[in-house]
Amino acid sequence: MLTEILNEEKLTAQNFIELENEYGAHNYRPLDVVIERAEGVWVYDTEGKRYLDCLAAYSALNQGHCHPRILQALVEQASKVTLTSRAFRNDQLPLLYQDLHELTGFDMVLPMNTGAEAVETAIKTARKWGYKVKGIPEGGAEIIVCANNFHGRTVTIVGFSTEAQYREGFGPFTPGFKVVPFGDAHALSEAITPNTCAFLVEPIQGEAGILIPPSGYLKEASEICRSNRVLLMTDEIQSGLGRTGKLFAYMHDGIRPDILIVGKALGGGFYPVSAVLASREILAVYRPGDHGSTFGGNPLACAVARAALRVLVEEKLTERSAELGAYFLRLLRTLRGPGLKEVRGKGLWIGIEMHTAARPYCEALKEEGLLCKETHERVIRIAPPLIIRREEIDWAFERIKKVIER
Ligand code: PXG
Repeated sequence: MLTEILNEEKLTAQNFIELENEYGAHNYRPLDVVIERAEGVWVYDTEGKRYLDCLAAYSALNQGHCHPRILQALVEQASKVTLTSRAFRNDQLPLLYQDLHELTGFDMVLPMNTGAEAVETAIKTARKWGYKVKGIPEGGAEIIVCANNFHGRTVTIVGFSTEAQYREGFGPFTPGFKVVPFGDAHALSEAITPNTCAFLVEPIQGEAGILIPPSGYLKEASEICRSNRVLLMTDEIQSGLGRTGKLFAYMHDGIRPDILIVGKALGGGFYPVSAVLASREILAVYRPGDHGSTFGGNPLACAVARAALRVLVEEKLTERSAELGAYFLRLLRTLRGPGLKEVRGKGLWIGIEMHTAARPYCEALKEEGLLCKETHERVIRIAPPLIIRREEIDWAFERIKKVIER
């Protein structure tokens, strides 16, 4: 039957779904929409039906799909040089470092590819800093993390997840992590020992269901870290680069982490680019050969990331996120429906929590032409590209209202 499919001239959506189910590991349960092309906030399936993308690849598409300026940078760089490895230098990496420095104020950058790699890099950095600078006895470094965290899928990272499914069958895990409740600064302070080198936290927990901590939490956590010589590491892979209405979510609290982890939208939706940013004192723990990546810092990635940052700044996407996010949230808070529990969010990052499973709502929204994804069972996540226009928000709202109030 599959050979028949492969011989067909024009494959149907059902053909693509069958092929994927037959030959791919079933580690996802995607909505059955087969996307063929996309532009801005809109995606088109193989039958030509149009959908508004309200997920934006978990915030990797803050600049929208196939942004022409990022595309141009990609194509231009792809025809020059794409990969050198870090054995040699290239003329794009220093410029990305400079752009990141100017945008964020952090002294130095360590480039990686995926988010999980950047989190691993932050963990390695904190541990090495703990031994070399803080003087923690070798092998004793502890890192504190939060319950319901999501930092990626490597063995070390899932090892400190509190989600049973993410861990099940993947042990043994890396030791040296302590879990405290999210949003509880007192618990953080109680968990610190002389061996604690870092506290790793998402300023808003995305995968946990867009959980916003009590106001002042991050500020308090930051003070606790400072007074105990513990590095504050914020994972802004999903919350950063404009998503919450500030360039980084930590900025809502008037603090500054010691280590900042970025990814997703840094690649403008074209290419995996991630980075760890920190002070000179912290990143100075590295000596040649300590850590690295074949693809991290490659010239294609750097050219794309530079264009992605330029678009973010020049199109004022952070400001748009603040303004349009507040507008969208105001509309969504007028919703009434027996299934609706709570609407919460910051910037264009909104969670609609239901009393029952969110999946059927996402399926119904898909039929209305809106692509959303449930998170944590009962939360519908609304996180469109930050280039979305007010009329498109109105369009989306009409459909969400219809489905929620049905
Ligand atoms: N930190 C945070 C806060 C994230 O949201 C990661 C780290 C890991 O990034 P990478 O690039 O390694 O996936 C994320 C990723 C998925 C999926 O399908 C990933 C995320 C959210 C939802 C689904 O793997 N976030």
